[in-house]
Amino acid sequence: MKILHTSDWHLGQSFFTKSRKHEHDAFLKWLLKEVDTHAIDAVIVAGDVFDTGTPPSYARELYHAFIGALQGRQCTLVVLGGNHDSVSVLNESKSLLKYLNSHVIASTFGDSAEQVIALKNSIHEVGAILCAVPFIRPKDVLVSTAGQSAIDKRHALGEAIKQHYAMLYQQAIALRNSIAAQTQQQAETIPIVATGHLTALGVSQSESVRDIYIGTLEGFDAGGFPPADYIALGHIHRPQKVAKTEHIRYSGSPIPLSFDELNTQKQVVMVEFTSGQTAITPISVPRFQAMEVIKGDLASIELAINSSSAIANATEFSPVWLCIEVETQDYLTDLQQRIQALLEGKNAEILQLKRVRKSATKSLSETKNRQLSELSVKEVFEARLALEDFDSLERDNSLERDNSPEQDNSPELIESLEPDESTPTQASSTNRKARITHLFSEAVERVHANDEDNDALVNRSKADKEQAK
Ligand SMILES: [Mn+2]
Repeated sequence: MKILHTSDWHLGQSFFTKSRKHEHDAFLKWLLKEVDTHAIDAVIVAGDVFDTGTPPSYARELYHAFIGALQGRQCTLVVLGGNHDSVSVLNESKSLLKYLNSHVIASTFGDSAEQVIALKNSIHEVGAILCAVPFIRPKDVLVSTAGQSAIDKRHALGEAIKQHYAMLYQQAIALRNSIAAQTQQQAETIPIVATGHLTALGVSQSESVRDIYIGTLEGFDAGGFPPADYIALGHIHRPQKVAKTEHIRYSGSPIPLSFDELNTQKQVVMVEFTSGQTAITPISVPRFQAMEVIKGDLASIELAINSSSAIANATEFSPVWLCIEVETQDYLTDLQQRIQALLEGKNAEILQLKRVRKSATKSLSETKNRQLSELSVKEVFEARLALEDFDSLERDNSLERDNSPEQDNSPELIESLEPDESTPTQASSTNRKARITHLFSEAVERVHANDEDNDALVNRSKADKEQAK
């Protein structure tokens, strides 16, 4: 039984306004060849198939074309939802794709039996049982209780994720036993594989990884995973093992989604199970678009540009994409033009130009010169928050409260913004900042979930209430 583990395709990504269409197209064609070469029985995409909840048509076309091309190859496809994926977009073609040997698990919400999949090998025997776990949204596994502290919530979420894995793992064992009984095999010879789209503790991220606001959970303890034979993870774009264990891995993204991902070799992971043995082989993904980061002062940048083999080998139709980091003492207003002049007549395009001051205030100026497109939503919000004068805001608010007790804010917001002390202090404004930041994170999480998800939630809570009656 051979499985190919990949994740974080981010189809439809717009990279400094550049489309990744031809790279994704080339990657999917390459992937099909690998499926043939290695006689792969199942391809697992561990989340973030698409870059956004509203992928452009060409991205959906690539996805559908890939599934079409897999037909006749005796290879099962399992697509898991990631934090970038819209649950409803993935679900819209799910019922059709199941007739094409493709399983789509967009969220944990729904029938859990659907999330335990018997994967078949080329001779139609069950070769592995998959616990298909997508990105877990807190609202799908948690019922929030009033009066819970941030620590309580984090703990509850960690526990809920762990329980979800444990539940699916038990179902997988049960399915394995019944299959083994029918086929007179030893149950233990059928491996169990699990997936996930989350940050497992102790991993290094890259710039293009959007923080997952799973409530306040920053990372999931790898000790919470069930004792599966292999755990195929997504979300982190650099390929890596988790907690030094061979069988818990991030395959990483197949194409570099940010310039800082250039220094790691992109890969997909082939996992082969043969009579109780697991062989894990990373397969390097070729680079389909020349990209380079060039750093230094103006003189060394000029030298690097002139000696770059990537630039020398590039063509007019497929220029090298460059990130240039200029170290400079002084503020040059014509920096852009100077760099542009160095590239005159060369097949290279600057996608990102960074200015780095070589001085003690380096980190400060780096922050100052960052582009809006480089910042996460949270960073923009925090920068804006830093401009607020909370002490005077606090005074204004308390005056306003005295004058008009009925505000049209949501009750939750009023409660959370209410200062603990009646007189504003430094501590209360710091608290207030922390609470606003927390509320903001929650709001972002809510925005990421779409309307259909909310409908599902409403329906479920209705059903829960019915049941309680
Ligand atoms: Mn991702």
